[in-house]
Amino acid sequence: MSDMPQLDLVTVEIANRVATLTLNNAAKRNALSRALLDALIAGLKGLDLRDVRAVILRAAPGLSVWSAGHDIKELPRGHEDPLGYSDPLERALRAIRELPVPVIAMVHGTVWGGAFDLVLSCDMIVADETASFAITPVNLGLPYNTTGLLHFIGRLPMNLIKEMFFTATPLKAEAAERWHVVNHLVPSAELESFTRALAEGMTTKAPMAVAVIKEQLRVLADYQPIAAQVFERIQDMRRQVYESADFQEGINAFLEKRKAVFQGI
Ligand code: LCV
Repeated sequence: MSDMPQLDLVTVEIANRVATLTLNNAAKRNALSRALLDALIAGLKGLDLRDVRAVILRAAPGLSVWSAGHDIKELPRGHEDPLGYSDPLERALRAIRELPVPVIAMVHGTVWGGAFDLVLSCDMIVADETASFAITPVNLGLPYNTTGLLHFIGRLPMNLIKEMFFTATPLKAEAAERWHVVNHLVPSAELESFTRALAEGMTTKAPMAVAVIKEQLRVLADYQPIAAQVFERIQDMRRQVYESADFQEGINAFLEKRKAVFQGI
């Protein structure tokens, strides 16, 4: 497999100091494969930040699915942390959170699993009435990672986090606005113009001040002291889950296009 990112999976356009990165794999519902995520990371890291002062992350126009989340076919089949530090999704989340310019997720369509973590890792979310958001590890028997949970804890109320994780039910647009998951909910006809205006409005602000405030907010929000022994206990619990028969069942059920039946083992 070539190391060169397949840049057609993510297109980059720059206008008026705003870079628009578009997820462009409709056939696979923008599933977050290694290839697509490498292209996303390359697109972000390739930006010349002397010219770009804001980023919009979107799906190709007209798709009913913004992203189907982590490419399930690429999840390790047990005996390896499915969301480890070097996982392409985790690298992409860090690339967005560490980019020294604001990143706006513009959402038309449904967002699934790790794509919700991706959207929440953006600095702002603008969505339309077709948007919904679901986090789905319990559909796969997958033990979400601790850093990922911290992203949710820093952003959403605990009772909403628990309902979304324990039911895997999509949160529809109006509820997403009510819970402040999204910054703005606008009619789909206005989604692009509204998001572009928000992005362009930030391009005239002092870029060094924006960059340092974004980095301060990241390190302060991510700071969560945890004792080494507690972290090791959690990792051991997670290992038992990703080595479980239920995790195999979750992935197999998806691949065989059937409903998973979990035995708790
Ligand atoms: C690989 C896919 C995927 C996909 N991977 O179209 O959150 S966590 O912890 O669980 C994390 C690990 C994570 O993000 O896991 C993934 C969570 N994602 C999901 O559970 C969504 C899975 N996908 C779906 O439920 C459906 O595909 C939706 C509702 C998104 C779209 O349904 P639709 O009927 O429009 P298909 O299901 O027919 O999918 C079209 C093609 O995309 C592939 C799918 O296998 C199919 O490929 P083939 O044409 O080769 O059969 N695809 C969809 N999602 N996450 N591949």
